[in-house]
Amino acid sequence: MIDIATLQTELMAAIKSADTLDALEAVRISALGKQGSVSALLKTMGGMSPEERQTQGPIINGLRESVTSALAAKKTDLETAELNRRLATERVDMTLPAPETPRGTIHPVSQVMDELAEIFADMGFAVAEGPEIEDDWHNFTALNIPETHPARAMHDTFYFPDDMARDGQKMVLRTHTSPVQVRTMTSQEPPIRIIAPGRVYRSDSDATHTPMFHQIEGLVIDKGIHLGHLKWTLETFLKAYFEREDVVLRLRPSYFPFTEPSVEIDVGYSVVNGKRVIGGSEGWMEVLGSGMVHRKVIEACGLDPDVWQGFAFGTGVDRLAMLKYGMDDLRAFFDGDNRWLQHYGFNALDVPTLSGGVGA
Ligand code: 2NL
Repeated sequence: MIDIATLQTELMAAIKSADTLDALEAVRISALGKQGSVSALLKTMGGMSPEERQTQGPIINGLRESVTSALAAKKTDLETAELNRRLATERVDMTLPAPETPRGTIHPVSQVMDELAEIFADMGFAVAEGPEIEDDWHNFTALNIPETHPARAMHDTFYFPDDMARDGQKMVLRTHTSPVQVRTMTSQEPPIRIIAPGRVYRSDSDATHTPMFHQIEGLVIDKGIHLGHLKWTLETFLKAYFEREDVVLRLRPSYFPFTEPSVEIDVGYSVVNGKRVIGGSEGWMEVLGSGMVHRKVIEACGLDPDVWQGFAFGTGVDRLAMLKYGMDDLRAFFDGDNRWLQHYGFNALDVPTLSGGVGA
């Protein structure tokens, strides 16, 4: 029979002299672990007679309780001592330089959209937005693109399944930002001066076409608006955007269902070190489509075309970015490659302003 009093004395001494948490844990296992001395005593109670258990039980349980509480008290002591040691020895060196935080960049598409908003704001244009999932009427019908018109096939539209139709309207991923302008005309009184930048979708994919790309369109609706307003606005915009005074425009007759007459805008370029740069007139590059808003479109939006006239224009934001900042592969815009973004991206704090330089 183990002498309980001796065991108690030994265990208390071991607990007292344990000077690390690891040493204390070893004492705990030796006493209360599966093979521990106190656990072994507890097991003997099963084989005792009721009388024996009545006298030995409280002694053995008392031993377990006193060992358990001594272990807990010592653990707290050791932890406090460890904390005090760290507080006494560890110091925060406030003079150390902070570790460098990786910094992201503004994507060229966002940068160019901000530049465009800044330039057009100076001419009194507000930025308008609308849904990317559109109904057939806003994306096509209101724009004088009827059911049978080849433009609907031409656009290579992403159609939603028929059971997603709303009010009998087929739903599509918008193929241009024109529906934003339609929504503005049907909900606001003229005069209207807006730009609508945003994502658009066409079922198209190769080196120069991605299924999602960015477009900006502009719309002016007022009384007595004519082609002269269109030409001045686009010339002023292109000079500000390319930050050159020698930007030369060429207006070419064209066709869009939503404008009449329709005008393609070419911009002159020069060749510098084998690369085309905007400015001069060594060659011509198509940069914008535009025209006077078709009277059927004005009518479809609930306005009287004999009172209200307007012009509209549209172009690709990704293409505008490539022309100004010299990227040559559109696909890289959407790869999310951090090396490309570090090279072509912009500092978040360099907000474009007309006075500071829109593309500075
Ligand atoms: C292009 C040409 C264009 C428009 C967009 C428009 C919008 C309304 C009414 C009339 Cl609501 N027109 N937008 C007009 C002419 C051309 O875009 O090449 N886009 C990439």
